[in-house]
Amino acid sequence: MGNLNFRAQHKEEPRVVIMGLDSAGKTTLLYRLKSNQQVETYPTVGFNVESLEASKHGSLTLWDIGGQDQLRSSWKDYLEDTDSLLYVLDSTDEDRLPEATVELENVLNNAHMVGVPFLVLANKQEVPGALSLLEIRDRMQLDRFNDRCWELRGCSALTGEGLKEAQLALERLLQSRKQLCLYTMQVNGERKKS
Ligand SMILES: Nc1nc2c(ncn2[C@@H]2O[C@H](COP(=O)(O)OP(=O)(O)O)[C@@H](O)[C@H]2O)c(=O)[nH]1
Ligand SMILES: [Mg+2]
Repeated sequence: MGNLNFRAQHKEEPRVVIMGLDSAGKTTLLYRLKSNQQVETYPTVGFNVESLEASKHGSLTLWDIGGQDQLRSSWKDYLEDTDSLLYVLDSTDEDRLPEATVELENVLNNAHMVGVPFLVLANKQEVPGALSLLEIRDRMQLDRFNDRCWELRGCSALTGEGLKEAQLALERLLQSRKQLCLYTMQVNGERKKS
């Protein structure tokens, strides 16, 4: 019931859905963004929702959706009316990168995701041996999404590193939704050339 109230109170705020495989660090990220604190997390059953102060938009509503296999079928229920997708990866989990890629594709193929910008966050970058952004971009073949607005950033929800930049990227993507993604497509074009 409290969540219905939350939805009513925050109706006008841009809606961001956080997705990714279980244990990617979504809940840790949510509370690090929200309060700059480390929280002890448990596998999320259902979702967590928080309102986050943002520079350009007043506030954002962030929905952190449980990522375990059996919960993924309900992901689509959260995509209606979403303004952006924050897709979190565990950069140390090379074995599950293909699975994470397939799940991202599934989400992006949802009809509600047409024209919705997304940010891929390569989390746990502070761990030695974590996959680099370049490796992730190649292995996930992210360049095939260059007709959409997207960005890839690295971060550590544990140390907070990269989160400010990630939030700015998210705000830029939300803005770009209104401005035909020009900035992002330009950046992606340059990425492709390099
Ligand atoms: N080393 C490291 N561990 C992290 C990071 N972010 C989250 N974790 C850990 O990864 C585990 C899963 O995190 P959680 O936020 O519950 O993942 P979720 O299932 O995606 O919500 C927890 O033990 C976190 O402490 C990070 O940036 N670096
Ligand atoms: Mg969680």
